[in-house]
Amino acid sequence: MPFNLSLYLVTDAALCDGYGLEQTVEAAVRGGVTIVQLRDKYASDEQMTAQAKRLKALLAGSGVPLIINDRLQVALESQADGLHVGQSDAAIEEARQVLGEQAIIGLSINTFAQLQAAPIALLDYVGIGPVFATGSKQDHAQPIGFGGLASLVKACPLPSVAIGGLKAEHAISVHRAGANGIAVISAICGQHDPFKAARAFQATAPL
Ligand code: TZP
Ligand code: MG
Repeated sequence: MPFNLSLYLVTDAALCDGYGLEQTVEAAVRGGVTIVQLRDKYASDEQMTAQAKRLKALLAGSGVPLIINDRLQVALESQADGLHVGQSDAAIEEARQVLGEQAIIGLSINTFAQLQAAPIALLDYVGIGPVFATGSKQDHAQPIGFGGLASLVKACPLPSVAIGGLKAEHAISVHRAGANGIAVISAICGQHDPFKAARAFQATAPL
């Protein structure tokens, strides 16, 4: 599936409280989200697979891929479009082997050493961050700012998406740093109106 990193929504079911995860994703996609990652640190594999299947059905025909955070088995069983792994997560070699050539596989990076160590040929994109400190990820790595983002993007041969503490007002700086897109949790998931929250990004940057 072709993918567009422009506005990358990472979900947090707890933040979607009140509005609901599916309603949030549906509204955010109408508002311009181009790719969705299901991320849930607390659900069981079974719960997450069921959630992924619901999101997959919701996104069918939209051209918006569904990526699963961390859990290879969930990605496989839900027939999601790809997998996103962090530095301490599942082996990328295994993920590529199990999910196949067509799968979209992304890796989080925070430093040059991590970029240098990344198996570039097995990856489709990298997530670079956190740009800023954020309450949305426990024990996140040292924030890199837009300067750090720009240096890593420049050194990176793959499409990249910036993440961490980013809001609509930052989209222009992310674009200037050379990233292909902006990834957010709370700027959309935690918002009263996820449709408008997503739309705000379109208004602020030519991503
Ligand atoms: N990885 C690095 S920062 C982050 C993740 C998953 C959380 C981003 O959340 P927010 O609310 O957009 O800062
Ligand atoms: Mg992870």
